[in-house]
Amino acid sequence: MNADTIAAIATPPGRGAIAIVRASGPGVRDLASRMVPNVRLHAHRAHHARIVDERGDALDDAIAIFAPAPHSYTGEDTLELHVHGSPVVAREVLRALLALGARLADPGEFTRRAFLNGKMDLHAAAAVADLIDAETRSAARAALANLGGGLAARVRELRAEITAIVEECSGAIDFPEEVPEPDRARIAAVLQRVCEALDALRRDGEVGRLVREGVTVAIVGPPNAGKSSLLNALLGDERALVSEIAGTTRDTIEETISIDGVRVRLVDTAGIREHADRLEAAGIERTHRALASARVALVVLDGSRDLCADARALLAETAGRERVVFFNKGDLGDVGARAAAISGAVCGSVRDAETLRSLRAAVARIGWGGEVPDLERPHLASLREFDAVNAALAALEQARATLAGGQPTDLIVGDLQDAFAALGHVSGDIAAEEVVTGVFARFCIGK
Ligand SMILES: Nc1nc2c(ncn2[C@@H]2O[C@H](COP(=O)(O)OP(=O)(O)O)[C@@H](O)[C@H]2O)c(=O)[nH]1
Ligand SMILES: [Mg+2]
Repeated sequence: MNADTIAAIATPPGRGAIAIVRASGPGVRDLASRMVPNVRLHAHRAHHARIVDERGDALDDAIAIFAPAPHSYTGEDTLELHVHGSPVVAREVLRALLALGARLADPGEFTRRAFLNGKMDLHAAAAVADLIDAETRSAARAALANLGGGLAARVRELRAEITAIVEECSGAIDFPEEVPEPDRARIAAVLQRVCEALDALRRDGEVGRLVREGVTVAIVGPPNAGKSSLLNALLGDERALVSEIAGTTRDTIEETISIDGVRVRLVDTAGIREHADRLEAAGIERTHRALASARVALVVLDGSRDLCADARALLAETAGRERVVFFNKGDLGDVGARAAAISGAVCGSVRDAETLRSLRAAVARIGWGGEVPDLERPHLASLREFDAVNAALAALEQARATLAGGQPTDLIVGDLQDAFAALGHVSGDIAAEEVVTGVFARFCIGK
């Protein structure tokens, strides 16, 4: 239990309909009796009340909600004051709470207390931050699926299956006379099931990452192919400078669009060509960096003329990676024949709506396989969780190989213990202090 009482403004700064000031900790009952003196607060009820400061001066006519421990967000006594949405009023209420002995909460400290008091596991706490940070509907839904804490329960089940096997195998080692040799086929079947379950959590986690982080698409091509025109057309805006002078775009320009609910960061780049002056060469250098870090390369070529050497070099350079090839300027002549050599190439013009639709569809297909399933199941979210599951899977695969090789069952115990330990980091049964701190560092004050 925390000895101190924390307080913060929970709503964003600025004017609004209401502002919420909250406090949590053992001193809350006392704070409530001082700041809401005229009303006896019932648990979990919204009371309309006069709020006063530490000297008894009126601050607002507002709504006060008291939630006693442990039936509150933090698991401690909490008080929420819903005041008129003036920054001045909210600040004054906070000031009075501090004057009466509360201290200003650190970022995420309310949720941290919820975690420490067993109201939610670490994975669910991180999902709170993901939900607040979500920029698309699908990202919000994915975060919501993780709020319930179902992941920890699922991983604990898998850990229990692993320990059961460990006990079985160790029993046979310790008491070879009394305990029969474990059933190898059954153990192999259980381990396979556990691996499949972990793999499913990982696959769903990849989808979650996609909807949360989006994908980056680098628009690359020789100068004058129409890259900046394409960025503008996809944005429906005149963001990038377009001109018939080759080498106009010298820096990379980033803009974000949404394709089927997935955030797509478009990076317009300087045209790639062999013979460039120094400034242009610096831009081209940056283009190669953008290309290296993008998930998808959108290669734009001038389809109205024969491919230049730079275009051919770029096609060769990107052949082995995720890419969409676009033959532009189809309005100037038939580009189909030139595009025929590249399978799946899109032909047309940035000035044609149908072409833009095809390009969006091609980016979706190459970037994330077309359709993003709605994530309603708990799934891996942090890199740390991915690492832990990968480590567990590696150990389990090792154990399965040992079994399949006909080796004694006691040889798999070490690997199973490693897998068990790794999964403890996902179920939250093992939580290092710096991991906990990292999770809550992402929060804003008042959450
Ligand atoms: N006719 C035609 N001209 C285009 C098309 N796309 C771009 N352009 C022109 O090609 C020139 C170069 O375009 P820009 O977007 O600056 O090319 P970038 O160097 O690849 O960024 C500009 O004059 C554009 O108006 C197209 O589909 N058809
Ligand atoms: Mg350009």
